[in-house]
Amino acid sequence: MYNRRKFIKLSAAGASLAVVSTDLLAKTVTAAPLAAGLPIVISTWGFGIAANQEAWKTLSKGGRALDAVEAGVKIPEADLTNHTVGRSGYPDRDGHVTLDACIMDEKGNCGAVAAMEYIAHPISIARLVMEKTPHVFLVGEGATQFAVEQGFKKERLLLPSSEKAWKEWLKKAEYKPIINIEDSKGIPGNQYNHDTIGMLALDVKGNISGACTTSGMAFKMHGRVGDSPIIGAGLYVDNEVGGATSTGVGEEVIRNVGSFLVVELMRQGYTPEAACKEAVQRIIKKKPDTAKEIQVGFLAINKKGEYGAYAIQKGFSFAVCNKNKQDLLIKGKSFY
Ligand code: SD4
Repeated sequence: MYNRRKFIKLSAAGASLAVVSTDLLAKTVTAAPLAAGLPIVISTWGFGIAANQEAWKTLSKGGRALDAVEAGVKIPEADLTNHTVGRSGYPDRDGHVTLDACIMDEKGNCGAVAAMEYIAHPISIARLVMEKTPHVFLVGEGATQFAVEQGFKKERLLLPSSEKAWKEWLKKAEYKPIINIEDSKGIPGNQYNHDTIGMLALDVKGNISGACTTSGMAFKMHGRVGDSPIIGAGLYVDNEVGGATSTGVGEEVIRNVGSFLVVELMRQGYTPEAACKEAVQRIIKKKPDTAKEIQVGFLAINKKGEYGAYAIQKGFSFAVCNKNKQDLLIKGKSFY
């Protein structure tokens, strides 16, 4: 588990990134290469390390980026200690666990589900929406119904620990996100602040795919959907340019069509980090007072395998996995 490992911060010569090794046994820490070579997979937050390692199994065998990202993000979706993604996610304020996810491949195909209940792996349903229906997006009961038709089992996703946290929250019923509390405690999310896994991979052929999955903001209004399942907001990939994904307060990402913006900026020649920075600055410029109190982070990769990130607040990290290093955790730069 990444939360038990030691974090070592280095300044990366030549690369404007702080690099963090999470391996206690590592004697040396490799600075992040700007172009790491292919294949490569990157994802948001510390729990991205285990997810990347799973994706790597597919990528290292020459497999397709799409298969890699689906397999990768299923790791936090299945993790019962993670209350922010998939099974055991914290519920909405009415006690429903509702999940959001989307996936996009190198051909521009995409699929998404939102506000879906009772199905533990929303990313796989998003992929099936993409591959087996003429549609892009299924929500609520329709998404659950489709999942059941595809052979998925309906199950109770509200686990006792999440139910306890919800009942605790109900006593005050006050929603106050605490910025980055997940990483400060080494836990990828608590009842007041959620993480999302957004993952981007380039396979040996240089094809890109991305996946994004979350249980959304804890104790959100019933029916609330954030940026994570929205193509262009929580995730966007374009095989000519690269890809981007986001984490944080989804409403601000949707308002600025964040991931699409990052990819289009890279198309204009911005580096991944500069594109993420510009997207963050748009959010800050439009709502300077709100921005002081919230976190939004973008993560991006271009077709050369160069990656970068930028967040509103300190504390955002992302995981990188390539042939040189399987457990790299990097601190993204931030505005504040
Ligand atoms: C949402 N963006 O539902 C997600 C939550 C998240 O860190 O990423 N939190 O708005």
